[in-house]
Amino acid sequence: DDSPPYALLRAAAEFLTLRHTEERLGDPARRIAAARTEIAETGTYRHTTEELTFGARVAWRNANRCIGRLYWRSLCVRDRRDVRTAEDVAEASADHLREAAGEGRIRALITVFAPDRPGRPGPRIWNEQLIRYAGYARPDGCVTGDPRNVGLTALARRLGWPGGPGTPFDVLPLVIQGADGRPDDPPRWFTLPKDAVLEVELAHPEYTWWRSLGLRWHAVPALANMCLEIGGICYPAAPFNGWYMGTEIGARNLADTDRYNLLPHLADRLGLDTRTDRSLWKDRALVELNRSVLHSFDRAGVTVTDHHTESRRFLTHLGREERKGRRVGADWSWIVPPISGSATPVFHRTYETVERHPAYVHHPEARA
Ligand code: HEM
Ligand code: NRG
Repeated sequence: DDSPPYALLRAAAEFLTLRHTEERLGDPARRIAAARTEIAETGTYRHTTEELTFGARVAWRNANRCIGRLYWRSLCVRDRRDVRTAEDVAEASADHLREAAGEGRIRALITVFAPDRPGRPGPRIWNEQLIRYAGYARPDGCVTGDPRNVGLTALARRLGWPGGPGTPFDVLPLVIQGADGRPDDPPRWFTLPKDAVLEVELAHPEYTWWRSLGLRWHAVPALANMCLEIGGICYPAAPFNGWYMGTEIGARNLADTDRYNLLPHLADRLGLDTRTDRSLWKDRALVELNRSVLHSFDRAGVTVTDHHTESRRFLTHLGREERKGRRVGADWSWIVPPISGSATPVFHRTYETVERHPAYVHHPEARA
């Protein structure tokens, strides 16, 4: 029989066995029996804080798209399963950002809110990340801000958010559906306090005019809409963060044609020949933009890694895991950095693609 309680019990037993094996806790039979009783009586079971911590860390270790996994054991886990209302999730999320940013010395951190339970879904954060910039679609079809967030910006407006000042870098409110109401209750919006949002203004190591471009990015990438799945239990609100690799900002967010699309403008300012692809103006503008990101984060004392360092660390991670007798899955197309791929060692090999649990998973996008 594959009906839910059995599937849940099987997933629970598998996870508890993994933890007892890796943490050398001896025979898991008693813990599994307790979970079985709890599942039979309530349809679900409760993780201890220690199980939650282990599960969140191993879920990071299992993130096939993540190049930053060398430090998976150092993830700090905040157990906030007591928090269910939209207000309290918003407040705890702001606390998360303050604690993670640590005046620039960024810490890898996850805050875990209440799980889904039978007939009682947990809270959900609708923002892709805790910090995202608004994208305002103008009548002429152009976008002020980040085109990626046009949908969430429009949704926040429909929910009553008055909109920001209209700069290209207006921080969006959090859009949160609490676990207090009915599942079809609309989510509500909450402005992030200013002191929860650390940002870096972009300058350039050589071009003094660069600063006047008014470019900036936030210091903490905190994914907020992935579900943490541990032993058959789903935690739909579990925002987590590490720190940025410079290319995420310099080679994607500010450069992609469907994001800030800055390369043509930067190339003009750099005096490059944009009439022909063969001047490699895009490539040269990309390099300067990425130098600007790393330089500015360093100058501001904000943790950031570069793609050469992180590629080397990832191979260290693979070696270390192999010596532990664990196999590491990885997705080449996500691991290889978006610039200078072949100049990094992660390019020159293949990876196993097998997916393991616990895991961070994308569930169907929340929509109003
Ligand atoms: C993806 C780096 C910490 C889980 C990524 C990506 C990079 C990266 C470059 C690819 C992003 C993209 O192309 O859009 C790092 C660095 C970290 C870090 C430098 C520093 C500590 C973490 C932590 C977690 C995590 C703490 C979870 C606890 C993930 C997941 C993805 C990912 C689940 C895939 C996201 C998706 O599917 O959209 N990471 N990461 N990472 N990382 Fe990490
Ligand atoms: N590319 C996205 C962030 C994805 C996750 N990257 C991290 N995660 N570094 C962006 O905002 O550019 N992390 O947890 O540190």
